[in-house]
Amino acid sequence: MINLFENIRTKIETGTRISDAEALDLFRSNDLLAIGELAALANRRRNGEAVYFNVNRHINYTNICVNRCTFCAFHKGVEDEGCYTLALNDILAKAAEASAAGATEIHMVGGLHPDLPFDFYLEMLAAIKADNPELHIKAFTAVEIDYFAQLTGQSVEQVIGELQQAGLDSMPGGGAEIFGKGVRDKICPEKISGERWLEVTEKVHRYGLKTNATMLFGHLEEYEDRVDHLGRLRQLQDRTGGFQAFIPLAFQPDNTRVPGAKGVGGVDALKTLAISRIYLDNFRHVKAYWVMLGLKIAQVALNFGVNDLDGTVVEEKIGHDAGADSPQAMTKEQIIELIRKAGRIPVERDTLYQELKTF
Ligand code: V47
Repeated sequence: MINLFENIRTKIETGTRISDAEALDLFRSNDLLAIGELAALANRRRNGEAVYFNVNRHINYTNICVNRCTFCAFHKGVEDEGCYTLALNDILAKAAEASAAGATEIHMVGGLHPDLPFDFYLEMLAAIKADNPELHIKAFTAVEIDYFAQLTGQSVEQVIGELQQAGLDSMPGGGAEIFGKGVRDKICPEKISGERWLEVTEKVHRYGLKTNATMLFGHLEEYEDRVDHLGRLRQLQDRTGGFQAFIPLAFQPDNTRVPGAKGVGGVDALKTLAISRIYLDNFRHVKAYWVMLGLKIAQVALNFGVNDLDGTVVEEKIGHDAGADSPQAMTKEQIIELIRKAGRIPVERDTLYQELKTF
């Protein structure tokens, strides 16, 4: 093990990437502090002491979804109690509230609604942009883009082109889950394959839009599945450079239907964030999404290779429907305080990681 850590330290110091076998050895190791120290070294070389956050607001326009992923407590059928689709006026009111609160970004994702026409999404983007031209709209996952292509009979490029024309600026990283077929067939059999997620994302990058990437962990997957997932992302990033941040999403088990899944402890969360930082040498940013991790683990993660905390969020449904015990919102001041108390420098960024203000 000493050799493993020494070899990886040398690789980090010389800018050499680690192998899948080494990543697997790290996952199998219980030396959390040694892993964290290597991740912190890799991050410091890349990003110094800065920790990024943004002022944003999430809007989930509908929870109605034709995919019934077993890990998801958010989705509903059209007949189910609690299903909703927001009216355009409600969406605009939320966007206006965000703008008034100093947000720079709206993060919007929703279910795959069986009946909404593609025009609903175009009108939503155009109306938000018309009211708030200063807001960056980060919306839709590769899963939704594939769905819109099916819905309209258009190519991914045509769909992206129309969405961009209407106001789409970039895309979040959801829907990736775990790419490997064995696990994916169990947790989201109706969702597009891992290969298709990667193919759609590659097209989006080549079109010129930035996206993020996620990995849902802590359910049925083995360490091998995580390394396979990270490996496919690293390869795609080598080809396109279109990913901004990697976000490991800690599985929240309440109200879900994944047999035997218990959720993620603090050790596994920190280890996964740290190994992601070490392995994904071509991703500049690794984000601790505090909603799924909880505030304390997200804060500690800042010493385990993480350089981004996401944002103020304001209203969160996907994690909280599944039992996340974090708050739904953080104020900018709370985020700044959290970063400072970890001994790091808070930097407000915009969605494309331009620095807005150092605190
Ligand atoms: O795709 C669903 C995940 C994702 C659960 O790109 C769950 O900046 C945990 O992708 N437990 C949506 N996770 C959230 C997402 C995201 C969030 C914040 C920032 C960004 C970004 C992206 O949430 C889904 C799915 O992978 N998810 N159910 C659950 N029970």
